[in-house]
Amino acid sequence: MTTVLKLGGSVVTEKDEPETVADERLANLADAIGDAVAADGASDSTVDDLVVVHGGGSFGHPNAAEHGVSSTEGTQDPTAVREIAGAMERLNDAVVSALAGADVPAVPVHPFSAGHRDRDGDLTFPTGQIATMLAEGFVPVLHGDVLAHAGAGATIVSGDELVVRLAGDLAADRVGLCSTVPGVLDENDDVIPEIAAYEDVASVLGGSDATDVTGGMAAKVRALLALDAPAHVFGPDALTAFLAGEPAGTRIEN
Ligand code: IP8
Repeated sequence: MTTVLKLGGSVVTEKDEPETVADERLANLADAIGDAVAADGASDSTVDDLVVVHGGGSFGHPNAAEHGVSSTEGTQDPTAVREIAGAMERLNDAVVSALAGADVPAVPVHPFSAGHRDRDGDLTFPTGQIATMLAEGFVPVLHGDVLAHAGAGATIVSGDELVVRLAGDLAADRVGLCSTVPGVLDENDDVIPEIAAYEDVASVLGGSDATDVTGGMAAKVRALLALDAPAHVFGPDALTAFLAGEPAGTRIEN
């Protein structure tokens, strides 16, 4: 059973404090993952192969904004690339260390060194190294990053884009997005238990086809609906349930 789990940047960092890890939240998440990994082999285990991806939160995004870099706007300034990549490596180091502290066999994977975009912005991201890490018992930990982009210098790849790519290429069985909200919320801020088609939630999330430049929930739901695997959006409190294969937050499956 292959699981791809995204830990949102706002969950693992203090979003409003520059480069500040949310140590306690991260330790709690790491413990939940550690417990699930330790249960590996048990008949109810759902996480024998786990890939973790985390976002930036208060790391990376400020550097990207300072240099005017986004998923579409590139930079050719090596200082900008070093600053963004460096910030994300520091956060990755904190996430990997927290997971290691919870006995998760976590290892770092820095997307800047692994993938790139072509002139059309299409992502090339080989996953053979990830599959091999999984087969050898490691838990690869990736992150949103800066990426070389043909004709544009370097642009940003979000953790969400990597999650979708990894889930497809690794034929993941389950995808989880651990976010600050307990699920996809309706107009009354109640969690929508299940989404099977975008039209079902278009009135709440916005029906236009305009690109969701903020990387908000509409873009996430669209991308997750396109996957073969069921995806769940949930808050930190539901991570243990998700890892145990139980209902968690909003289930998104076409
Ligand atoms: O927080 C972006 O990753 P995200 C990381 O998943 C950056 O959007 C800005 C380098």
